[in-house]
This record gives sequence, C-alpha cells and structure tokens, in this order.
Amino acid sequence: MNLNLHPALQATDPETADLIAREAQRQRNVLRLIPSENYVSDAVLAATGSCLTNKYSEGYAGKRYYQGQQYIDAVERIAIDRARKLFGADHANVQPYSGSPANLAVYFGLLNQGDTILGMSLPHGGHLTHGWGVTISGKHYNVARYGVRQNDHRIDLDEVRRLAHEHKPRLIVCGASAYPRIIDFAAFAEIAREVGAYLLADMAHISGLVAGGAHPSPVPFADVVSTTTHKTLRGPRGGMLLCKAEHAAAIDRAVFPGLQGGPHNHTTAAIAVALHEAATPEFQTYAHRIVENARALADRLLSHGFTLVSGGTDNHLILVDLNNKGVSGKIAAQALEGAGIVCNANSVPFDPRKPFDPSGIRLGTPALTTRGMGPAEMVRLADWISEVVAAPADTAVQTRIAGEILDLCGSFPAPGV
Ligand code: DSN
Repeated sequence: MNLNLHPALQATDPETADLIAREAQRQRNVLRLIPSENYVSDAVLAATGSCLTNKYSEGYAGKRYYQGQQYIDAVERIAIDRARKLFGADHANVQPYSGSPANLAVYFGLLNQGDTILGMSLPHGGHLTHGWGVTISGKHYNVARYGVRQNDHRIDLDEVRRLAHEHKPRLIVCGASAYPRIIDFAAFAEIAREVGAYLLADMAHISGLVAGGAHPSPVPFADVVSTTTHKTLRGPRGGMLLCKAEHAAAIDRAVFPGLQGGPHNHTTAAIAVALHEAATPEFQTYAHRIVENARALADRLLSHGFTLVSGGTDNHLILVDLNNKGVSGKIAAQALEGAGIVCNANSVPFDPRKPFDPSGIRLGTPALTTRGMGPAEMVRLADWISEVVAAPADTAVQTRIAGEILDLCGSFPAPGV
C-alpha cells in the first residue's frame, strides 16, 4: 500500500480504507497460489497510485487529441521501448486495458467478422477469449477448437495440424491459462504458415517466465503476441500487444480508436516500471525460481498420491486432478482456504464434472516465489495440502494449519502489503 496516500484514504473514507487494509492483511497472512496473481513491488504500486490517473490522452505519443501530453508521451514511449527491448519485438502497444481487450483488438485488427479462428478449448486449458462460445470471440467468429491428448495431456499438434487444414482458419491462437507444459511456438508457426493463417500467441500466464528466460519466447514466431502485465510479469493490471512491423498500424488502430478510449496512464507508467524491473538479473533469477518451486511442489504432491494433469509441470502452474481423492475442486479449494491456502477450482481435461464445481484445483508459484519462498517451503505446502484434502470437513485441521501458515508468512514478508 502507498503509505503516503493511506492517511488521506483513512480520513476521507474509513469504510473503504478498512476494507483495503483487511485485504492487505489477507494477502500478508495466507499462501496465495492462484497462478495468475502476484505481489507487485512498492515502485509499481506507487506508479499505479500516481497522479497520472488524472490525465486524458486519447491517441498515441505525438498524435493526441488533448493538450498537456509532455510527460505522458514520454512515459508511454519509455514503456514501449522497454517492452520492445525486453521481448525483442518490432512493435509494442501498451494501451490495452487487460488481456481480454488485447485479444479482442487482435481479432478486430486482423480479421473480419465471421472469419475462422482455431483456438485451444477452454476445458483443456485455453482462455475464454480464444473462441469460447459465450464470448464475443466465440459469437462473432467461426471457431474450431483443439485440445490435449487424453493419454498424456500434452497439446496434440497432429490434431492442431489436421484441424488447421480442415477448417482453414484465418488465425490460430496458442497460449493457455491452465496448461502446465512448455508450448512449442515454432510448431504452431509452421502449421499457421502451411494454411496461410496469422498466429496469435497469448503469453499472459508466462510473460514473466519469457522475460526471465525460463520459457521459450513466442515473439520470433507469432504475428502478434498478447499478454497481461500482472501475472508472472509482476506489473499492474494491464495488457500489451507485441507484433511484427507489418501489423503495427492495424493493431494500433484496433486498440484506439477501434476498441478503447483514453489509455490508463497510471497503468502505463506502472508497466514501464515493471518492465524496468523485469530486465534485471534479479528478475531472471526470480523467473527460474518460480519454475523450480513449481517442480518441487509437484514432486511432493505426487509423493502424496495426487494425480497431476500431464504428470507434472514445466512452468509456474500445476493442475491437480482430484478424482482419485474423492473430493471436488470446489470443496477442496474451500477447505484449503480455511487453512490459509488460496487457490482456484479448475476443470481438468476430459472433466466428468461441471465447470462451476470441477474435478481439479489450479496451483501456481509466482506469488510465493516473490515472497522469497523456496523448495523447502513447497514441501511443507504440499504436506499441508495433502492433509486438508484428506479431510476437507475437518475444521480443526484447517485452523491448526492456518496458524502454522501465519507463522511461516511472518518470515517471508510480501512487498506492497
Ligand atoms: N483469469 C485469468 C486466470 O486466472 O488465469 C486468465 O485471464
């Protein structure tokens, strides 16, 4: 929390201030395992809470519809330069409000309504905006979907190729929200080339790993790469698009004026700060530690008899299939929260249960790694998870473990809270 602002907040609106303070306390005192969440640095938080929120600046640097852009233009240019340099991209747009609008801008910029998209199925790990039926991407475009193989839960590239040749998509989407393995972006690019499709790589979950050299980059292979800025990249809530030079004008036009009005300049500044942090050697170490921790957690969960989708992990997340434990994802997630372990219930591939109470839970290590936890803490965490899942109705166990976790959290301070 920005300590300079807090007294004013307290004085003006004690009710909201109290809720923020309680949320900060919650974030301090529990183990946060939702793989799309993190703790930003005090510097990122300060930029997010800055006076840049007061400024309107529709347009792009040097071509705005409002006066008074001396500093805003410079901030946006810095963010763009840092994004291009960090990821080796021809062009960057840092204005998307988040990942969903970023993906929508790609479809709006490169496709016509009714064109065909080939995307990863949501229950197999894809994202809603990759063509799922209830979203604009599923309603305004013709969608074909690929998934993972039943025997090893890896993306079935033979199926992707077969579907691409059958449906002749104008655009193929790769990237996922719940896929624990390395994605072969070069193979996707080859398939896209074979059928004359654009390739969009959504690296929202892994962009911090890519920046830190802990996952191969999609940037050399994809026409456009989308990302949020707040997951493993550890920036503010926001989005970015990176693309080849030939798509730059179409992508910029699609973001503004196509889909959005004024960019959120406080977010742009915080993205610039996060990109500065992500370019440091410390961040490289951080990215590799995220993966090391996920592997340690996965190994210990396996030793407790848990079934992991694909058998383990190569990245920041683990998908646990609880069918052999006789407990649903929702019940397990609620029991774990009672013990101070916060994760989310998640569908597993070929899930026999419904999405609102699916068979799995999704665990990720980015936030715990930011706190400085390592493999030893992951072992303790897996032991606690096993104990809670074995007796999800046992509130005494949950209370005892919540106390042990409170002690542990005291030794690993979290930035910003
Ligand atoms: N909602 C995000 C997640 O939790 O994975 C994806 O955008």
